[in-house]
Amino acid sequence: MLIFANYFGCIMQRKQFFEAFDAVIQTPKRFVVVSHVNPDGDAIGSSLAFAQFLKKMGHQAEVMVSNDFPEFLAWMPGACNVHIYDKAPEACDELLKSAEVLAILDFNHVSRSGLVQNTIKELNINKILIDHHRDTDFDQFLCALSDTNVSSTSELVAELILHYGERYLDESIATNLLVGIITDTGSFAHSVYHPEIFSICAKLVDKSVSYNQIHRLIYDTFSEDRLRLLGYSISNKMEVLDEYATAIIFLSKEELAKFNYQVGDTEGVVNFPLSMKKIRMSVLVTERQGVIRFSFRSKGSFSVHELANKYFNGGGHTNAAGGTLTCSLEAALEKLHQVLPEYKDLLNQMD
Ligand SMILES: [Mn+2]
Repeated sequence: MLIFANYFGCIMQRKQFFEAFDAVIQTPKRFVVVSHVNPDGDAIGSSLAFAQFLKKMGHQAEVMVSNDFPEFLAWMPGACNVHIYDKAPEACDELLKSAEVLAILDFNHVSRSGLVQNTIKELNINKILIDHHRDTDFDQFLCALSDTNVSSTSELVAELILHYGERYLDESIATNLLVGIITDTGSFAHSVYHPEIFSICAKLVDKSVSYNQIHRLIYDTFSEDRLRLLGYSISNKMEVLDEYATAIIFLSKEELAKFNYQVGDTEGVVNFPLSMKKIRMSVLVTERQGVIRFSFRSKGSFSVHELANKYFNGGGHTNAAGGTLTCSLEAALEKLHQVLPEYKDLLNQMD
């Protein structure tokens, strides 16, 4: 019954969103679509697809992110047109100031827009939100579709486009949306909350470049350094804490440099420890410029969002979250070890 109640709630929310969105797009407008800092496949995929859809509907639409996306996403249709704020701040500010509607995709805390946030805060502009994270700190939207029970923002954008009809899907849009869904679900290994995702994906696969090709373009793209960094991380830098059903991988900036680290090279490393039956939570701790970055993954109902939010200035989803601390790598690991006892019972309840 609970599932039915939730699902019914979602339908209501969608109906209102579709109506409000439909009102927004009645007259041609200049949209800027912004996604989160350190953009991933879903950030870029959902934003590009949404902008491409808006253009089909007769609007102007540009995609903007704070910093560059990993090389393995560079092939995505339209990726070369994404505005990267830290490469051209003045031009990006100009674009933002001339926009009529700001579309916020795949994040909902203004700070997650990175460098774009300063301009966003100053702008008095109409906003729309499409996102699958919890708790927004933006104030007003023309319309907002926020649902934590879907795999990805790309899934929500697919739903929106399909609401207008399959004729609005084309190869670029379908391919971009599949990249977002595949990457946010780890190739459908997690974050699959309802069967409709497969009906949506069937329609996307029908219109996209081949599914096998998309998968290969996303995953079979490692440099030798990246694969060796993965091997080193698991074999030399993984601490397994049986007591807490937890594994921690930690990498200093010297170690990253030794493997000629490129943006995205640690992507997915955090997932490997979960392949051990006994592990319920996996944490990747990496030292970046002046900051320690945490990436959390879990199995079942254990919420890494809760832990990341309470202790590591972050959050995300039940099974995937991130966080940051401004301290040394040693201090960051100490903090992590300190908070584990609080979660000992939950971590040992495998469901
Ligand atoms: Mn996402």
